[in-house]
Amino acid sequence: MAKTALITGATGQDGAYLARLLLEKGYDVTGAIRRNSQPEMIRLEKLGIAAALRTVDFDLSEPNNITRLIRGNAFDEVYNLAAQSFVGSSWEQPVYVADVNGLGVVRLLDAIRTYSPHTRFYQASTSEMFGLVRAVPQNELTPFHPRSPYGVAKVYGHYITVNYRESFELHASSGILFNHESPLRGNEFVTRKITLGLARFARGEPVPVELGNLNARRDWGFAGDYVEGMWHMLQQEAADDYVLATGVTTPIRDFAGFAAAALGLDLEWSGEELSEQAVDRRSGKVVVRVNPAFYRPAEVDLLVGDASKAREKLGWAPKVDVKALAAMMAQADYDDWRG
Ligand code: NDP
Ligand code: GDR
Repeated sequence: MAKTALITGATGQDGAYLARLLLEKGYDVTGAIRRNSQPEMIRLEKLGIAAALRTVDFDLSEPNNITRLIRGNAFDEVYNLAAQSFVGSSWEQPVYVADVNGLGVVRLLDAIRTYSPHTRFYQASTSEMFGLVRAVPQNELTPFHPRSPYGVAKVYGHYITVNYRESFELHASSGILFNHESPLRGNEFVTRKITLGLARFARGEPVPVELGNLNARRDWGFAGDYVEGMWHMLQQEAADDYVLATGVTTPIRDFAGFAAAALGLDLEWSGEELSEQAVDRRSGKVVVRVNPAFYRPAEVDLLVGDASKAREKLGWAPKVDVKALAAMMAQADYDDWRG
């Protein structure tokens, strides 16, 4: 019999890649999808798998909905990827973000504990929990100091997963994943904002991309690699927590440079902090400029992960480096450009 898996957040970036991976492995996959005024299956359609998974109505804020779903299906594996995932807007909706990203996790875990304790559970934790730098690189033992309502809510989600594992012997694992991107990344995240803007520029619409803090550094990998790590975590005999990261950190400015180079643009940076901008040496036009509106109330300045535990215990390693990732995303946006 095929294994059964539930993916919450199946319409998101990671949900789409994970659904494809599990389908390739022969799973019977259910995508838990919240109702929108228009069905949002774009990413699943792009990967050619929209018709291959069963979908169910789902919202992490609704306990009865979750209980019925878990009680009625007894899934082998549940991957909780659903969240309000954009850090920047979490200061505007802190209570909702706490409810979905924090309490949503315990709603799922409690339904599993009560109705389906054999189910293996994956929680989408995040490097945003580290926040203020306490150690470089960050691993599973680095203390947390989140810097946004998003990060604070995710710390709750992380610890309640650990607590349900320890209290009720659930097979519940938490993946502390550093930033991972792809051509399916949401348009508002900095990498995709850059590649969409540069593709538009390279296509002959020279509107500068406006960004916030260019000095922040992130450890960026490819989402397709990271969903493999999620799956490996649930195949282990014992549940545990793992960092997934590349171990390489890059400033926003350099990511823009890599994406620009892939599109034949040659950036020259000038100015300091709020007046900084990049001009394309060939056309002489401004490609990127800073707009203070995109700065955050509190920033995570430096993330770089140590994934040696995942490498040793899961045999996991990322395959795509940051330059190849920037080029992949820029090329995809250039090819998809509709003008
Ligand atoms: P996306 O924003 O692309 O996807 C988030 C998904 O959650 C969407 O399917 C969204 O549905 C769904 N969702 C949002 N709110 C609710 C709700 N109230 N009830 C049910 N579903 C909801 O995120 P990613 O795919 O990038 O990330 C997946 C998970 O991993 C998230 O939990 C994120 O916080 C976490 N994470 C991501 C990292 C990254 O770099 N990508 C790194 C570390 C952790 P809809 O389409 O309707 O909006
Ligand atoms: P992040 O991703 O907050 O790390 O969360 P994002 O791409 O939004 O920001 C990364 C860094 O870039 C700086 N930045 C800008 N960010 C955006 N979005 N727009 C801009 O114009 C801009 N200019 C500079 C930010 O200040 C920040 O330092 C992502 C999400 O996927 C989370 O869900 C996940 O948990 C973490 O990654 C790991």
